[in-house]
Parts: sequence; structure tokens; C-alpha cells
Amino acid sequence: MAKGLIVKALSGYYYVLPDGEQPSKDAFVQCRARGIFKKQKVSPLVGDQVDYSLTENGEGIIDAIGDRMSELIRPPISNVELAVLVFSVQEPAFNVQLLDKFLVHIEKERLTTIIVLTKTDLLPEDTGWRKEIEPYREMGYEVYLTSSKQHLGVEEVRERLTGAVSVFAGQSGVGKSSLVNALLPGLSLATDEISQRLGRGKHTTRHVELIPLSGGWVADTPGFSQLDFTGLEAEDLSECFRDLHVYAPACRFRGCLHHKEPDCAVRTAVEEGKLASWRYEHYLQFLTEIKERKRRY
Ligand SMILES: Nc1nc2c(ncn2[C@@H]2O[C@H](COP(=O)(O)OP(=O)(O)OP(=O)(O)O)[C@@H](O)[C@H]2O)c(=O)[nH]1
Ligand SMILES: [Mg+2]
Ligand SMILES: [Zn+2]
Repeated sequence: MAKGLIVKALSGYYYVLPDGEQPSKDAFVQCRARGIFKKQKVSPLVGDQVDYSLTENGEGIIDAIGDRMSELIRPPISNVELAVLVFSVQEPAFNVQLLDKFLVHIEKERLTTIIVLTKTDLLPEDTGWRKEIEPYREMGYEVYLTSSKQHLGVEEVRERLTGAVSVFAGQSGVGKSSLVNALLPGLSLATDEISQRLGRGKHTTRHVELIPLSGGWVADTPGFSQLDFTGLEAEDLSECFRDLHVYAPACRFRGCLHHKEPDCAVRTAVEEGKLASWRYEHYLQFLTEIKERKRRY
């Protein structure tokens, strides 16, 4: 039995880099997963450390999956330490509500998050997004402004990713693959224009893939438009809003949902202008979504 790392999943195959080998096209072993995984309802993920054995036809079979340090459902990947949330300032337009949703998703997994804004060349002068992103810096998120087209901010992102295992996540068409290409001259991941009619990307990237980058790995992933709150309980939502959560310990009730409960310190903070009301509104919208999901099942 041999050990390795799943670096790519595509059409039922897993591409495993054997431990101790340098990544190159010939180094990867094309593997299938044992049927037992399906029965147990687990599927191997890119990022998994696995045990595999070679079959007669030269293919591999994944026999066992190592313990996961972290696991994301969207994009499907395990064992990353850093999530890079990618948003374009335009095409598609920057959307703070979606950013808050992504942040909940990532905070829930307790991953470190950085925010990368792309396509700054499309809006050279200040048109709102600069003001919209500022509060996130104040919340403690690192924010990077980039243009892959003009190679702006790319070196700063590279420096941050050095030595880490990170995943790019974001809507289709925001420029994830373009940024990975800019980080790695010589690489040519497929990219495509967004649909002008729909104002969004065409889901150009179809699979998750770990790509070696300065002593670490970076995963390019397919863009997604929908995110739900599967696996998140209403009581756990406020922890995913850093700025809001600092007020929670002062609420009268433990388990306060910061909605209609009396003596809620979060609501007071909003009334006193200490907490941004738009953040609180997003919190309430997501809370409603979680409650409605419960009602449906
Ligand atoms: N002007 C400008 N266009 C960019 C920039 N980065 C990417 N684009 C364009 O945006 C479009 C989408 O880029 P992709 O890299 O394919 O986007 P993606 O996020 O990988 O999309 P999916 O794979 O569908 O999730 C392409 O036409 C790129 O050329 C940039 O910095 N400036
Ligand atoms: Mg892509
Ligand atoms: Zn409260």
C-alpha cells in the first residue's frame, strides 16, 4: 500500500501525488475509489491524504482516507488552512450580501479567510466598492486589491499564499482562474468571458485542482452562485459574524438569537450605531433562511 495526496478529482477519477514525489504530469496516479466509500456515503475529496494500491492495469484504488483537519462542501475540498474569497469589483458587480454569506460559510469551518477583490482595472476611480470593503478591514479581514490583467496586487497575494494550502472560492466569472494564472507564469488554466446577457460567468472551471505554488498549494475551483446554510444551526450563526458576536456575551439570555429577545446587546449596539445596521440586516436575513430550511424538512 502507498500513500499520497489527492490533487484533482474529475469524472470519477482521483489524481494522487505519491508521497515524496514532486508534482508533474507523470507523477500522478489515476485512481478510482473503493465501492465501500459510496456505501458509507463518504467521497474522497481533493486535499485528502489517502492510502492507495496499484491494480494490474496501472490504475490505483483508494483504500482509505486520512483524518481531515478541515472540510468544505462548496467548493469540495479538505485540509486547506486558508480560504481566499474572490470577488470582482465589477463584472459581476461587487455584492456585500454575497460576501457575508461566503464569510459565514468559511467562519463556520474556522478557516482563516482573506478577501481578494479582482478586476480593479475596470473601475480605476472610486465608485463605491472601496467604501464598501473598508468595514471588512476593520473587522480584521485582510483585503487585497488586484488586477490580473494589469498584474496589480498579484505579488502581495503570492507572498500571503507562500507555504500555505489555500483554496480560491467565489462566483463564476470573478477571475479566480485568471488570478491563479497570474500567480504562476507558464500556467494556462482555461478562462472565459462572462455572459453579457446574464451578467455572470459561464462556469468555465469544472473541477477542483490543487496547483503547487511557492512551497504550498493553491486550489482553483468551479464558481458557484448558490450557497445555503446546510449544517448550520440558528444558534451558531452569530459566531460567524465577528463584529456582531463581540456584543453577544452581554445579552440577557444565553442562546439569544438577537432578534426579538429582550435586553439584546446586539440590537442595542445597532441602535447606538456601534454595529453596522446592514451587517445586522444580513444576519437577520440568514437567520430567517436557516429557520425556513428547518420548517421545510
Ligand atoms: N478587466 C479584467 N478582466 C479580468 C480580470 N481577471 C479576469 N478577467 C476576465 O474575467 C473573465 C472571467 O475570468 P475567469 O478567470 O475565467 O473567472 P473564474 O472565476 O475562474 O470563473 P469560473 O471558472 O467560471 O468560476 C475572463 O474574461 C477574464 O479575462 C482582471 O483583472 N481585469
Ligand atoms: Mg475558473
Ligand atoms: Zn442578543
